Amino acid sequence: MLALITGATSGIGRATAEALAPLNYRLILCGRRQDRLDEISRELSVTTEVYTLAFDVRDRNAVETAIGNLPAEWQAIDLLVNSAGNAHGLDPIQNGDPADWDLMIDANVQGLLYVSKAVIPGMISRSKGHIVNLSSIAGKQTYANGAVYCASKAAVEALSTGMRLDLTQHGIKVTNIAPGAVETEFSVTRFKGDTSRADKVYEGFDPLTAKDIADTIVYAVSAPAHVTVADVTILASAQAAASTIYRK
Ligand code: 8X3
Repeated sequence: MLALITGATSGIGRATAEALAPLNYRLILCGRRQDRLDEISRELSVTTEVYTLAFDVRDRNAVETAIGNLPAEWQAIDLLVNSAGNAHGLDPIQNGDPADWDLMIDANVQGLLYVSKAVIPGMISRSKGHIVNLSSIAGKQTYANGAVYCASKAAVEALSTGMRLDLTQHGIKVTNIAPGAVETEFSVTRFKGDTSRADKVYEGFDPLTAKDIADTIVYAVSAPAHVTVADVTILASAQAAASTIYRK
């Protein structure tokens, strides 16, 4: 089996790569920074074959060039994990920075589309494939100060449903994963490197880990051929809804 994972150098993408490596998946790891790709490639090459692609999902030409020029033995992608994504800022809409909006919409929506567009034709030609899209509880429940991030993830929800409608007839499964609070670099990025503000997001309860989400992805991709795990919402036990976390 061959998997292509975006956002593979950190967080859920990296944990997914680590979880799939021992399960007989060869891995195409995608990220923006070659040095980080090299590091994770060194780690996982002990377990499986790894190929790395450095590009920014927001750059349509770079996406098409990178995926379009894969060597023949790396072209038959069985599994695409669209994990690249981010949050920038947590502000009332009237204070939001349009540059932050662009970063979120360009990566979370456009980037997911560009990568999917590059991979789907091969899956259709083989009548086989599985796409896992990383959405969020934020795509199902909008919270204050998160309008644009939540909108970007609501778009992912719609794209997962739309992809499933269009691709099921071609033998392609689509899984939408909607995590709640997962402790990764997510909040450090959202708060532009302010680690003390980021730490507060996960204070007073046990947040999900990237591995928890990777385990869910493994469950979805390991389901029998006749089963599609279509949509999974996964929350920390202390989280009741997008904006309701019970802290000690
Ligand atoms: C990440 C979860 O609740 O911080 O998508 O938006 S949340």
